[in-house]
Amino acid sequence: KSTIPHPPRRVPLIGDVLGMNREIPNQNTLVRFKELGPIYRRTILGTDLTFVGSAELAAQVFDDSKWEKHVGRPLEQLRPLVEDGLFTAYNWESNWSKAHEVLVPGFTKDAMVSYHGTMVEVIDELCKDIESRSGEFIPAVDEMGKLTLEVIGQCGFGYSFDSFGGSEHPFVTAMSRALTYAQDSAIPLPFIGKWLRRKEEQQNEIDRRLLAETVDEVIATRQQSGERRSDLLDRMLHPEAAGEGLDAKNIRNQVLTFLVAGHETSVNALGFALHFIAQNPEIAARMRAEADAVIGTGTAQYEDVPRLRYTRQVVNEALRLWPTAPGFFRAAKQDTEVGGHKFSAGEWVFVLLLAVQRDLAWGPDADQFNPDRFSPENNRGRSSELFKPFGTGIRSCIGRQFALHEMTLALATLLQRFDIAPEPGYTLEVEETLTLRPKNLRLQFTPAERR
Ligand code: MNH
Repeated sequence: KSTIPHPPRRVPLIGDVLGMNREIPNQNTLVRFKELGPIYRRTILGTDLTFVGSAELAAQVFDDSKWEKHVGRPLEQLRPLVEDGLFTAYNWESNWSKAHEVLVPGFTKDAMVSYHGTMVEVIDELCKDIESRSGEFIPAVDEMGKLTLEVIGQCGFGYSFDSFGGSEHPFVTAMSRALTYAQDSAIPLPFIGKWLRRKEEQQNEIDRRLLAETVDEVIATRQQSGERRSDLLDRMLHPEAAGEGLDAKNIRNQVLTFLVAGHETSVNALGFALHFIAQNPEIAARMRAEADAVIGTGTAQYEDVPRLRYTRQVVNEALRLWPTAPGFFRAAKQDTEVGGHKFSAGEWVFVLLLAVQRDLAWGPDADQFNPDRFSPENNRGRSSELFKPFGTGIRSCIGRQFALHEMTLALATLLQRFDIAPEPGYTLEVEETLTLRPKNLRLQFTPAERR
């Protein structure tokens, strides 16, 4: 019998189904740790779900000699959509290593330098779009979604979704519904629940078709033009090592993977950062002063971005307090232990970053927003497991530098150009669709008064 703590079973047989909060499972889990300690287990219809929520225990499952990435249920639910794309590939699938090798060069420093100009242009378009609605309270996450979709579309695939000016691209709606579906259907339900889910299943079919058609169009646009560029799509269509190319189906899976992974997490992280900036004028003032000092009045250069230190601290702190990928799965490669509890090879846990990154090792104010935590002096000697918003090990985020560059540059530019005000009385509520995002966040942007 397992020694791992377990919440009280409410109904025998179906176990903990009623104890899972389908709307906000991750925030629910965060609260459970306070009652049950840093590791606990639920059993749903015979399936064990084990949650890890402290830095000490997380450090144990981040040990790559004993643990590895696990494609957990929510990721499995995405497999019909993206199959063996990088994010959802099983460790043993040869397409993972093939694609990893082809795509890693798309995220080197040289590659980042080549994307920088496009990022600047898209951010400029974003600013014009925002300026045209100056003084209104605009849905901030939707607005940032235009930015992140355009940036990954244009930098990765030379494809524009024409996001600005028009209404939300149907791809975005379909994608966010598909992610919600993946999260919801990851929680097993007895028969009656499956029946109730029929409608969502039908909608999911429609969404999947739209997503697939969009991807085909992205690829066809490039193939028809015959154009060569140094972007992700070019690397997949024209691999350097002859014979080691990806097949057409896998390329489609990668394109969709990047459109989803490159968009959803970054946009939500920008949303959280903007929320805290709007709520804390002194933070906004420091960011603006930094942007003025580093970028000045001209166009931001690539080298400016690493010098936007404080802005980067704000980005880090937003990702710490509200990691938009709220956690990830790790499976034991051999028989081992976590916190003295035994695990057999193949057994897995879900590491809830949302809890680990608020570990009291950060100090008694761990659940407060404070970018100074990431200042060079406070940062010295911090153990790495306290901050893992991009995952860990060989299967960690390939787009990390891309996301950090994009977010830091976007926030600095927005602060140079706008005063950002919150909606009076807004309090942060966080919704979950596989990723975490600020709910109903509406912000007012007015052109900044220049001294
Ligand atoms: Mn990203 C993997 C978080 C931005 C493309 N990403 C991961 C993982 C986390 C993560 C966590 C590991 C998941 C796991 O262990 O199961 N990613 C983020 C966050 C942001 C982000 C918090 C932004 C903020 N990611 C991006 C961007 C791209 C991208 C931008 C693409 C341009 N991420 C990926 C891909 C993987 C991944 C691809 C899968 C890598 C692999 O397994 O080889």
